[in-house]
Amino acid sequence: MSAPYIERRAPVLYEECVDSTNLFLRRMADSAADGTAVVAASQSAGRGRLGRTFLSPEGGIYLSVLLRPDVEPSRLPTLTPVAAVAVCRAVESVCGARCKIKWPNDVLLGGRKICGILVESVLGDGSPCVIVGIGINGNTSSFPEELLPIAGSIASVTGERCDLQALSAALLQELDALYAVWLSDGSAVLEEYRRLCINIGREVSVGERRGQTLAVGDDYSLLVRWSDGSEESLCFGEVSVRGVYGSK
Ligand code: BT5
Repeated sequence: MSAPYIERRAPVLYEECVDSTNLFLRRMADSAADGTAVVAASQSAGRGRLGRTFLSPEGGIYLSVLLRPDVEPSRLPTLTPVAAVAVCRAVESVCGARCKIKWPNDVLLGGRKICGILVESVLGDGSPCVIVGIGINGNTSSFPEELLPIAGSIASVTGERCDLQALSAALLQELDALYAVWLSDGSAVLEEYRRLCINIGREVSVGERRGQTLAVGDDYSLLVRWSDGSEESLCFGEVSVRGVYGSK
């Protein structure tokens, strides 16, 4: 892969390999301009949510953007659905493939997780910022055994190699555009996110609890009816919803 060619309001840095593009930007957080992006061809310590690992070999796209939105901090987690919708749009425009979203932060193609999203707030000495990290399995050719039931790459699902340079440029463009709209209208991608979300009406388990998903709420929470009849809105970051991989 090589650096994406794109003209935008802030720099795009390109690295062959970093520990994590989110950590890379975090180290620059005091000085980096709003919108600064980094794209890497691989990561040696890619990070998922809750301390999990995101496998990041060559063949994928690992991209983070540092943002300084002047909004209520409670709105920041909703950048996850913004990023998920941006990924779906970019994959469709460059690869012609229609993705789905598994609430809250996985993008699926053909029932396989081809992308994960990690949004992190940074409250350092400087002005607070948020880092939106996106990992896409573009042409990733193999996965360790434990990931085989869930993970896939765009190339393995579509049967065609993916133009990583074009995809990373399209992703930055979609992200920049949706972010600009989100700043003034937090629910701008809500309907599109709902349409793309694969969870609704499905069985889910969260830890030991089992239930059915009913809807995505206006705040992007996931409304669940548990088997005992009680209902609950699940928020980002706290839970892992299991039960939809392999679904088309
Ligand atoms: C995520 O976490 O899926 C968020 C991943 C975010 C990665 C990007 S890459 C750029 C930026 N820099 C970083 O360091 N991170 C961000 P979570 O929902 O917790 O899912 C993690 C789980 O996904 C793991 O425990 C595995 O089961 C599975 N997994 C790991 N690597 C994967 C991969 N490459 N493709 C699909 N699934 C994977």
